[in-house]
Amino acid sequence: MHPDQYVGGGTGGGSWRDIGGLKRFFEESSVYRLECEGGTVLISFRTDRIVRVVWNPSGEPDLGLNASLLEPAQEGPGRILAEVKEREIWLSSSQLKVVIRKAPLRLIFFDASGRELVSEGERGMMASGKGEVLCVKKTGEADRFYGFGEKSGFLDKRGERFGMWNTDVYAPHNPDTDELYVSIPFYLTLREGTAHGLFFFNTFRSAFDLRGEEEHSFRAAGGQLDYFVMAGPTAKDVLAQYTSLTGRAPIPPRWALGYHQSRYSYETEAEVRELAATFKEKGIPLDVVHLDIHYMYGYRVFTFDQGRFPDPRGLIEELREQGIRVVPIVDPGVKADPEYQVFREGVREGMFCGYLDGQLFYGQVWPERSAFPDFTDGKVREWWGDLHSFYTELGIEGIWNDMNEPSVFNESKTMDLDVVHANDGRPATHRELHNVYGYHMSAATYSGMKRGLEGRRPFVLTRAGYAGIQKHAAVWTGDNRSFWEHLEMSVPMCLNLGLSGVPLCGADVGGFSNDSNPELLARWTQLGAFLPFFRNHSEMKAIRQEPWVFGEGTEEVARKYIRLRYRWLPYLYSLFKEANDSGVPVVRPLFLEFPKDAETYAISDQFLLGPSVLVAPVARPHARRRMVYLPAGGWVNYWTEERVEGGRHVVVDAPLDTIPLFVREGAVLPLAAADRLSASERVEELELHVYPPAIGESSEFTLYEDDGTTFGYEAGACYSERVSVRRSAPGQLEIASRVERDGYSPDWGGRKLVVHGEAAERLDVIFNGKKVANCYSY
Ligand code: MIG
Repeated sequence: MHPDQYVGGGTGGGSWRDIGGLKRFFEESSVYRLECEGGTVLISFRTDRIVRVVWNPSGEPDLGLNASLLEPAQEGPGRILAEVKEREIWLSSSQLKVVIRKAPLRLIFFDASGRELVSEGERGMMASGKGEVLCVKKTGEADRFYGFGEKSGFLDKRGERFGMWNTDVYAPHNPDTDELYVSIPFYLTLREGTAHGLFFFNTFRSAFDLRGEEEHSFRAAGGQLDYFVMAGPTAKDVLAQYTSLTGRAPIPPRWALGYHQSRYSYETEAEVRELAATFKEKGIPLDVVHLDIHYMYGYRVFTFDQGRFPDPRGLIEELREQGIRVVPIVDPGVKADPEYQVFREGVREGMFCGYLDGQLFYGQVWPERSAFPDFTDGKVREWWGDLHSFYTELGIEGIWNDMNEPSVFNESKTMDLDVVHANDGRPATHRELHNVYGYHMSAATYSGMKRGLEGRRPFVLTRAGYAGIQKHAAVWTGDNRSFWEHLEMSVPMCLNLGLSGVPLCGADVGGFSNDSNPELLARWTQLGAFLPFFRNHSEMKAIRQEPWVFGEGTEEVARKYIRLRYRWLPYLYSLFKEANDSGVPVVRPLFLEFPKDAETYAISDQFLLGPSVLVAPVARPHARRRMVYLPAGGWVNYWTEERVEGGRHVVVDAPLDTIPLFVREGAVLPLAAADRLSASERVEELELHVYPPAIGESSEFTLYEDDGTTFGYEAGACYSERVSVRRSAPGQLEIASRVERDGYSPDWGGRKLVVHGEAAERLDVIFNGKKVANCYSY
């Protein structure tokens, strides 16, 4: 790597300057202005718990830069008190206090209880002669760092250093492969159970350095030093705050939560038909078939190859009748072919990226010489979005965006940095906007699909993205390999993506490159069934890995878990509603539910699905048992119904057909009673599985349901039911379910209550005031 491209060297040498001392301070329409020796800083409270700092070392700071990436603020910050002292200025909302030390300028953030959140010491804000910006913060002894979007390695990022530059990495994703496809410059700090967050709002190539014991830093190759501090105090609060800034994921169409089968590539109509038929014949549920690049005519997006897919409409309709959707891939590169309508129109209308002098940028990708739409321009987003009517008119409801870092087959692996993007009237170079290119592509795709689908929810899957990508797309973790290490790594990767605002994510089940094998596929399918986005995908050169190719044993395991996924959909769907409401992810690191338990802070090989199901995948060949940590409280082994006391490590049996699963006492799991082959099939009976809490304890869960297809839920066409569970006396379990929203009537054929646990037989179960059996249909 050229030394000038390296963001993240030391701050030694003469080229870095400190922001210096404060010269003048005043307030102007609720923005606090700090004029310093090294330039002006603006501080503004977005809410009482979120504050923003912007320093532009080379001019006037701009609070409007990249504003379209942020959500409008819902509520104001309330009253802010400014107190000017001799050496400090204090700015306080009711929940957050910024202490500004004047000489040199240093910022320290406290919450209302006086807890120090983020602070600066010897070093604070700096700028280099090359236009880089850097911010150094103190690291507390107990601090743990999470989030950072899509990163390889383990859950807690303390001690690491990594960059953010959207990169297509086909090489194995190793612990040192730090720049991947997605950049989310956000992190959550957990300090002895309480949390705060920091979002570095800069789109340039950036880097985080968490190696020091006393300090950590973030920096970018250019632009402003612009960041938000979020006060927490819980990790869930931080996520709610962060997603109030960057947006929350819409509830996915229900079908997108089913099982997806992909291959690079299913090349013909006949192959796709046969695939669907095999799933049916084998009784394995399937909701989605992905079409990789071979469906196109010479890799031209918005086309089908007439030879391989003579009747896409017929095929799509036929599959749709079986409850299966088709999701085609769409790359950004548009083949530079003067006979190709999309290219001609794009050139004529000025839709493509180019240089300052007006020349277009061309890059080599699958269609060979290609032009790239300038998605930073609203006009282009609309055009591109509208082009998707090609797909929606054929009955397609989901699109897979790939190569949108953008990836280009050249030495830099991407677009030339001196390309100038239109950027909605604020032209800027690719050097500045590279990390948001994929974000804007998926934004265009999502809105275009939404227009075309006339009220139905689109599904967009993307490889590249930036903070906020959750509003438009699901994220998969790109080109992993059929390595046990990559199965293992997919867990902390998805957990940190969830902690970065992206609830709908997953890794290629079975592994993309290299050859999968029976045991690996079995274990990976078991795990995939509990991760939010569930897709088996592999590349051309790899051995095939559909659920049945490795023989009956593997097929049996895959069938069991894919079916289980469908039985668990009502629970999963309720969790997506929670993510949509509050930004809390669907799969959660243990600390999110057990923040006081330090033992959980670095657990990368277990996770929680929602609040109460602990999943402990097996990530080693031939392993038939594994160690599981259970936080304090009672747990029930899902498979054996055995009760296990937590607060300790246990060794759990895990034969090949078993992924260790533990349900927390007090849990309420809404599950579908019977197997279904597609998520569109009706749930014949909705079961409420209740795991009684400990004596004297109570708990609750909100079951959510809507039509799974439209945006009616935004206007109240939804159903929610709060189920409360209480164990007031040893022999008694009270369950009360209260309908909270009834704007939609679920079409469940019937309902059943199932009480679990060793004590179930001996309990008096009082359901909505009436004594019932521990397995009760109603
Ligand atoms: O450079 O479309 O990550 O899922 O199968 C390869 C072909 C381009 C990379 C994606 C992968 C996809 C493949 N694509």
